[in-house]
Amino acid sequence: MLIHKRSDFPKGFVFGAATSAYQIEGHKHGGAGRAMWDDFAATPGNVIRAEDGATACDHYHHYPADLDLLKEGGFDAYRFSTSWARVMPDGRTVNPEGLDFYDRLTDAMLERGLKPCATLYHWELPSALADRGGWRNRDIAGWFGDFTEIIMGRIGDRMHSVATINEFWCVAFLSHFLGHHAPGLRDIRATARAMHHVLLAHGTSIERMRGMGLGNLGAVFNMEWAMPADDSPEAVEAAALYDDYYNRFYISGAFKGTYPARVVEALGQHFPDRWQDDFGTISAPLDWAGVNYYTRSILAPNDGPWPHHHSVEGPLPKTQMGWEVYPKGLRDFLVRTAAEYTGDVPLWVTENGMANADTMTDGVVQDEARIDYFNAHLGAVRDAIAKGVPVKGYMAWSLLDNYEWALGYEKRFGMVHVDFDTLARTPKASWHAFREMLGA
Ligand code: IFM
Repeated sequence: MLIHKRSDFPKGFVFGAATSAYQIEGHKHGGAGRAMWDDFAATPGNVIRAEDGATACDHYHHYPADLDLLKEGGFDAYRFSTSWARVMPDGRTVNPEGLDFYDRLTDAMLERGLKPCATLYHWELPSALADRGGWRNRDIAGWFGDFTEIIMGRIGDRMHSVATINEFWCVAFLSHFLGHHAPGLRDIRATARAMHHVLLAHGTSIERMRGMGLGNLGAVFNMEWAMPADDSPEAVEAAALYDDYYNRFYISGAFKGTYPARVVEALGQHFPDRWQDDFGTISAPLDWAGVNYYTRSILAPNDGPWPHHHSVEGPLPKTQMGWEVYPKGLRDFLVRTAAEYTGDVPLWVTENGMANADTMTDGVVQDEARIDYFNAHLGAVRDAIAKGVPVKGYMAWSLLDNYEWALGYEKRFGMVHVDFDTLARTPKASWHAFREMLGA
């Protein structure tokens, strides 16, 4: 069971669960266009068994029952994302069926008393825009602004909150430098441009939404606590560099209008011309910031080319992803983010959870490890609040087992088990634990 009580958190603290469009909806339905993840998955070697999001959890048809699970679980909010390729199949032309879907989804949330918390972009870039250079092309800021206006013109009036981008580091670095996510590039210049353009697109989207009179606008930053493998100055520097390009770069751009010096030193030559002129847009004021937190990384130096370090395996218990369970990092990030970047601006934990090798026995999934993980991390949130950090909500990742990107359907993050053959949903022990805690 969860050891916390709702009353252990401040009055009005919001508990929710998060998902994303491509990971659950079923992209073959409703006139959605081809997304870069369809292309990435169809390229042998990128995704386990070349699995894609064509069917996923078929949330497109099962959304009423899925929202019932949130309501019955006692959750207050649902963090969902809007697929750009569903709303604008070629990135520029509107698909009315796509807008209708998010309209129905929004009303269905409200009917159940759930706060709709939208994320505009959770990685399904239309292939037609990827063809035009995707995140490497500066024009993406305007394209994203247009998408923002189209989708928020339809559902913006009913949103509790809106985030622009989910996990800037993944959009830029994981996908253009490490090549692990679509579009699968390994190119330092493409990376630098994507890093800057994703922030420019974020700022443009915020400006467009302000122009529409929308409020409670934010963005979602993923963070991984960086620790040196030993006390040597080289290892300390390796961890600091990782911290800069992973954790600090995007939130620093958005909240301070600057980039960390170490990153500019290495990547500045690859940034677009006059990149400094964009900070007026990039650092448009935000109403809240989201922190996605899962684990830490331990860094050791090497003598290779930039970023001249590598991660080493740590001693702590690991999740099915091989990620160490390190709850203190969540507390420390919340404290540091408020102290150094966001001040009094409300913070949300917009994702936190674990993949587990769940098994079903007699229709029951006893995911005690996940309950332990939630207990420890909710404790970290309480610790941060006790230190005065204005944390306003916590979103568990994820409501459903889903498409874990390059790892296909193998890694189960859900509080609800999904049978990917029958699409049957079975709440796990962790869902029941939340239900008990939230007093549904
Ligand atoms: O599944 C992802 C999600 O799309 C973004 N944040 C991390 C999760 C787990 O890897």
